[in-house]
Amino acid sequence: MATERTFSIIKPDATRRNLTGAINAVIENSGLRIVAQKRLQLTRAQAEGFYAVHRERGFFGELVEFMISGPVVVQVLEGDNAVLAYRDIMGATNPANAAEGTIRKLFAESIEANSAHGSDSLENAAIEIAYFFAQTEIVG
Ligand code: RTP
Ligand code: MG
Repeated sequence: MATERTFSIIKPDATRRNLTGAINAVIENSGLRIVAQKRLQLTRAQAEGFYAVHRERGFFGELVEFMISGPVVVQVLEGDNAVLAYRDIMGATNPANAAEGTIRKLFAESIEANSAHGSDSLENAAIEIAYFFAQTEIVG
């Protein structure tokens, strides 16, 4: 198995409910390692840039408002097949469809306020990591 890095965001619905540690416990219990982490208030421009691929979707405006509604925690996770592994432990986008034990099943409030973001490909992981972290901030 290949060691990979993926990018994660603990979203504002989760930081608001003081769930950063609980989500990190799910991440660490899965075997993934948190090799970089910082808490940020995203600017509107940062959120719009991050979600630029969704610009044409009906939920884009609401998504940006949600993502700037409170602090987020941005993270780099490292481990075997980290991109797919983290998508698995996050669960489906809509918590109603998420499997038992996943972050979204355990914690998400709705399809939008769904507690976590994870990169959907190795290529996007590299782009998203570089959007928020300098190489010197990532310590494996
Ligand atoms: P993410 O990018 O956050 O890891 O989530 P994802 O791949 O599972 O979902 P994606 O389709 O990329 O959507 C990005 C985020 O937009 C919000 N969303 N709202 N109101 C809606 O119908 C709707 N659909 C998606 C969610 O916060 C989703 O995670
Ligand atoms: Mg996505």
